[in-house]
Amino acid sequence: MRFSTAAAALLTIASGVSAWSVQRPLVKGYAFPSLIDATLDDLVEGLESGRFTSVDLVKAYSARIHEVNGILHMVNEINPDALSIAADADALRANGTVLGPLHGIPILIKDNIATDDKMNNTAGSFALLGAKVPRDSTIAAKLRKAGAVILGKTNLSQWANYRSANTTNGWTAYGGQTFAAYYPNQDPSGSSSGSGVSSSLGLALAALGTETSGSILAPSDVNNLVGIKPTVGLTSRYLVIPISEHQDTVGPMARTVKDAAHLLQAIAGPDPMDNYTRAIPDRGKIPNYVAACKYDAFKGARIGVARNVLDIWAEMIDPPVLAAFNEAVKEIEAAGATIVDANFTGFEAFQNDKNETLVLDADFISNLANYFSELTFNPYGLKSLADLRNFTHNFKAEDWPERDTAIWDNALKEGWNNTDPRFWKAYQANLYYGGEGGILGALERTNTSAVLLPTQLSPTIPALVGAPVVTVPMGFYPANTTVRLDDFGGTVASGPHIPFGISFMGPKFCEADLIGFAYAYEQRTHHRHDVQPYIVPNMELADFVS
Ligand SMILES: *[C@@H]1O[C@H](CO)[C@@H](O)[C@H](O)[C@H]1NC(C)=O
Ligand SMILES: *[C@@H]1O[C@H](CO)[C@@H](O)[C@H](O)[C@H]1NC(C)=O
Ligand SMILES: *[C@@H]1O[C@H](CO)[C@@H](O)[C@H](O)[C@H]1NC(C)=O
Ligand SMILES: *[C@@H]1O[C@H](CO)[C@@H](O)[C@H](O)[C@H]1NC(C)=O
Ligand SMILES: *[C@@H]1O[C@H](CO)[C@@H](O)[C@H](O)[C@H]1NC(C)=O
Ligand SMILES: *[C@@H]1O[C@H](CO)[C@@H](O)[C@H](O)[C@H]1NC(C)=O
Ligand SMILES: *[C@@H]1O[C@H](CO)[C@@H](O)[C@H](O)[C@H]1NC(C)=O
Ligand SMILES: *[C@@H]1O[C@H](CO)[C@@H](O)[C@H](O)[C@H]1NC(C)=O
Ligand SMILES: *[C@@H]1O[C@H](CO)[C@@H](O)[C@H](O)[C@H]1NC(C)=O
Ligand SMILES: *[C@@H]1O[C@H](CO)[C@@H](O)[C@H](O)[C@H]1NC(C)=O
Ligand SMILES: CC(=O)N[C@H]1CO[C@H](CO)[C@@H](O)[C@@H]1O
Repeated sequence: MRFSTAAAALLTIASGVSAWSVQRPLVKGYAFPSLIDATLDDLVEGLESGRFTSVDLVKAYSARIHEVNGILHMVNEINPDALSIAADADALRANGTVLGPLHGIPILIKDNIATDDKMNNTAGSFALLGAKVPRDSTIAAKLRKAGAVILGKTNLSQWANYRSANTTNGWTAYGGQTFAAYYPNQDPSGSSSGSGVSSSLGLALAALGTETSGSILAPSDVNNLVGIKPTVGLTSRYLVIPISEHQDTVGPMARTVKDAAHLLQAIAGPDPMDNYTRAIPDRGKIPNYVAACKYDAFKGARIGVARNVLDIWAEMIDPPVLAAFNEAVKEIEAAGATIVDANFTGFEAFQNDKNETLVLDADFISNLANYFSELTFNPYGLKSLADLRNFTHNFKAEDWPERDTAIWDNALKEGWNNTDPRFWKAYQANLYYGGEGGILGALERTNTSAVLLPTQLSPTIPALVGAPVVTVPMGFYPANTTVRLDDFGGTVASGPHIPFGISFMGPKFCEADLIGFAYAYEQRTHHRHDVQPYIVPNMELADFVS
């Protein structure tokens, strides 16, 4: 089944806020899970009981993607082999082989995580269209091993938002402008923009994103999702288009904490092709993240609030967000936690520090060249950032100079990479502002297991040291919110019904604890159901089961 942009008429244009109601079409007395709310447990139950197949799921999700892609541009490519992979998964299940909970479950991945199949891995640039990788990225290989069906590649902010000082979130030359679904022309945030929109609208069970500083957390925030930004080194970056080996990480963006935990379970683990994964404790053994989802996780826990960050960045936080955050802190206390201030003591000084840019620039020069060198086919023979910049300036669809290459211009002007002695000095500053002067110091001094912030403020400091963060929906902007456009006028950055979340920040490799807290908060509040997208696809499983 195919729907073009003309299918817009078929879409349900919802009225924004409404009571949460699940419409479950009944077929012969069976209620199919509604795909915008379906959990992994719902899908596994249906697959196990034979109510529907993995092939049905692929057909339904593909149809949903086609319904909205002409408006929201959240998916760059659908896997041409998805149906046959699903058929194989169904055949295996039929004769008793189930690879795990994700067996036969469609998942979307960001268009910077490589697959060795018919799909491209582009970071949204024509520079990489048609390029070939020697094998699957480790993340894609792990998804397949877990039985998941890689359904397609999601749009993003081009080069994971590491190119331009005057572009919009969610724009790429290859995929166009992604919009989010809670307000017309909504800024989808980024850089995992398409993953956020797709997961929120139920265009797959969930999606994977990548983060260097905020690229999972921020789009999860505005798309009403749970996002897990894992510790750098918990998930392999092999054959993921890089920004920075010191900050990049791959993680899930899902509608529930438990589903995000299932996905993290499948993708975490040591990889000889990414030596940062050697830092995983317990000889690389991965805890049971799903079992960590405990309703009573707050009982007896000490939880911090980074009070001074709220004060120093007060003008960045809107009254509805602050009010919801204060309410959340009370709810967490009522659930059994002791709440204390956990200030980031270096945060004031950090306001004037620019070392992070030096680290990212230097890493990008080295890591991008390394990615190019891994390709088995490189359509334009690009070897370096300088080559890519030249390509971008000469390829019309890359929209230069309308969207500049200021980030690359600066990196090349500095002119050194991460083998330079200057790199280590800059990196030491990061380690202080993220560590002793940031999240790690705050956790240690206050003997807390997690520190809270509104997600709008949470990504920056943990990013500096590769520490983990989990975001959960916390509320949405009220109907009387003034519409504000992004700096270039292309998208609605702030407006009515746009969701926001709360972040749980913790020590490295303590994802299980953060998942427990996130689950305990989610199960008490269910804020995802407070607000509905203005646009939702209509196709459901019942339209496809034979
Ligand atoms: C199960 O199905 C697979 C794929 O069709 C096949 O290769 C395998 O031999 C089957 N095993 C059994 C026990 O029937
Ligand atoms: C990948 O890009 C090539 C163009 O180089 C195109 O022919 C192909 O259809 C793309 N793959 C998918 C799955 O869209
Ligand atoms: C990985 O290797 C790089 C150099 O190849 C080195 O700088 C880095 O410390 C190593 N990391 C780990 C975690 O072993
Ligand atoms: C730290 O907090 C835990 C409770 O989370 C408590 O069991 C422990 O005794 C505390 N340690 C110190 C040194 O205060
Ligand atoms: C945290 O910082 C705020 C200022 O932003 C201050 O009022 C508060 O006393 C500090 N808390 C502690 C425990 O130092
Ligand atoms: C980097 O950090 C060092 C040490 O804190 C500081 O002296 C320097 O000014 C910082 N550089 C930039 C560009 O912010
Ligand atoms: C990194 O810098 C070193 C020293 O200047 C140089 O030899 C090397 O070619 C550079 N590597 C990249 C990928 O730019
Ligand atoms: C720059 O790009 C153009 C067009 O892609 C190409 O013809 C030229 O050789 C490139 N120049 C350099 C220095 O790589
Ligand atoms: C972006 O910056 C470039 C270079 O300064 C400029 O030519 C271009 O007009 C700018 N685009 C927008 C949309 O402001
Ligand atoms: C929106 O309404 C609330 C009361 O419901 C009020 O406190 C707030 O100031 C209003 N905001 C705007 C931007 O009008
Ligand atoms: C799968 C899909 O619909 N891909 C589209 C992504 O966006 C680009 C640019 O708008 C289209 O050309 C693709 O067809």
